[in-house]
Amino acid sequence: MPPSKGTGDSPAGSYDAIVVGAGVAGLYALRRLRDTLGLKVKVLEAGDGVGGTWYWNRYPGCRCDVESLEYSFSFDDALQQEWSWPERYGNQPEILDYVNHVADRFDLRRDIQFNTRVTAARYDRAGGRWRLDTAGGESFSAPICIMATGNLSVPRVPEFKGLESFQGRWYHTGMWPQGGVDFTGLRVAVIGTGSSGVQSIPIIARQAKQLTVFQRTANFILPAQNGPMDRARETRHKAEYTERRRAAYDTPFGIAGYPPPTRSALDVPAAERNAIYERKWAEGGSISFLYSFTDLLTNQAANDTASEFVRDKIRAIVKDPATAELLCPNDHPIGTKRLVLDTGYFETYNRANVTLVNARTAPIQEITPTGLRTTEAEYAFDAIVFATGFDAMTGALKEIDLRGADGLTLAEEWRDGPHTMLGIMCAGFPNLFMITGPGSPGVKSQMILSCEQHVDWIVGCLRHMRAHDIATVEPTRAAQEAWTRHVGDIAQMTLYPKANSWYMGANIPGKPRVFMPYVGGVDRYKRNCDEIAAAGYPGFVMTPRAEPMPRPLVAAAGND
Ligand code: N01
Repeated sequence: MPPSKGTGDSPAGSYDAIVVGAGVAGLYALRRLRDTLGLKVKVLEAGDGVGGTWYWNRYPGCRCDVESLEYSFSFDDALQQEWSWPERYGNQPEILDYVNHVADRFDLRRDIQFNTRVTAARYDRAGGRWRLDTAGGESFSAPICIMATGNLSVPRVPEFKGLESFQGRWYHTGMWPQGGVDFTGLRVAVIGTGSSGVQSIPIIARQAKQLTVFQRTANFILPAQNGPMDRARETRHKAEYTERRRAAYDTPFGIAGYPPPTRSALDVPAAERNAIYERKWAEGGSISFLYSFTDLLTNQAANDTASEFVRDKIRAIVKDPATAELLCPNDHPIGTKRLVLDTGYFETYNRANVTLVNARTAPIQEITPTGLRTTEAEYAFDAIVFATGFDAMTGALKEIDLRGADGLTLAEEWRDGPHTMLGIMCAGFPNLFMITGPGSPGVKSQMILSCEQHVDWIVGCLRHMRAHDIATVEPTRAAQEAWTRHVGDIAQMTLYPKANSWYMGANIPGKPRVFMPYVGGVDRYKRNCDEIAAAGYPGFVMTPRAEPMPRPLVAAAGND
């Protein structure tokens, strides 16, 4: 059924809460705000389906790098017991099926308006409401606004001269056509070797007549060791689900089951150390590998041992020594850019139809009608794939004309980098909540767990407001600045800032170089959030309601 059209502040466009985005965060926010708090909620979604990241990223090979038994909602035990994943890591179509199933199972779709891109959100202090405008000319308003807009949702095609003149077809991995692309018999370029490039390259190579990969930075890549789900393991895992989900909150990355390391890499003899890395390599996965020793992310010398182990693996797999050397990462410590998990990536360079080009020493200068030109050579292509990443973490929020109580835009407030309280709220933006915003551990964690934790914290905060007849909440500037400093200080205690990563905004020309995620760990972060809630929200200003609460806010439908 088509959704009813919002009309300004008329009742049709007026809600208790508006959620922007129908990815995993937005769906869970809808579930909790509507079914637990009894609010009248509208979700606005730019795409024509649910899923967010998993809706847009349909490129060949797209797969999650967190195991499927972990990468799923925990809020409903029947759901997690009944759903069965075919493989160790879910691929994009399977995850999208799962998210659609969740939307249907919990009857979420009826409160989502698809094909609706939010272009502006403004806070009206007098009326105490957020007013959201859409690209289609509609308006919606609500006292509470939840930005579930994602961290990697604004795809970025570098501003290469001449792109509009290209006579072939071009694609970005994050905006992949719904019907897929057949590269059979084509000369294809892939630009970029992050997770998206590394996952798609082996598959495109099997189709294309000729594949040329343009690599600017060699990445650390570990084997996923994907395969069919081990059903005995699944049964054991499901029997322990409740316990495991709880335990995940006591871990740095939000994933339980990996024994924490106890020794420095430098306290272990080289042969034993390499045997440990070998075991982790065979086991597959990134957390397990980073958990080999206590100090891989904090001590350069310790990190060097793991980095060199991976470089030796690359040299052993890739037959052409010059290509192997080019694939060896040497400008950042392992783990400081997002570790990539692969299936047959390095082996792909042993194929006769695949060539690797160094786009660091010979940068791409322009796209031509027939292909592209680097500073050293000209190439002819039928198709170009941009696996060039996203305006991460702040892009989606800054793209919206988001204005707070004093009319300042979020983009202005964040001109030198994001300032947030817990990555959830910003001073001057009352009742505006972000899910896994900058300053939270979101992107450095099992993302669904972080989405659930943020939404649960927001629900707790709204309950507190209801109980105390509070109209608005926002952080104090002092608390926000203290948190933002803390996020930066923690990052400086690690090796993370040594990499030119999207965590640092380094992939976007002109973007402030600030380390954005909180890397103190999900465990510390959640404890901090819980303590703030238990203490009555110190660091937040709560403004009492002038008049009694409107009916929908006082009517609690659920009690979980
Ligand atoms: O993007 P990226 P992504 N000329 O930013 C290169 C998540 N994810 O889409 O490193 C030439 O990592 C750029 O080079 P450099 C995951 O968190 C998860 O791959 O900037 N090259 C880089 O190689 C991931 O980290 C999954 O020097 C240019 C690449 O493009 C995040 O999304 C799957 C260039 C961009 O890599 C982003 O991954 C997919 C230029 N002008 C994504 N500009 C899984 O769960 C950029 N590049 C497995």
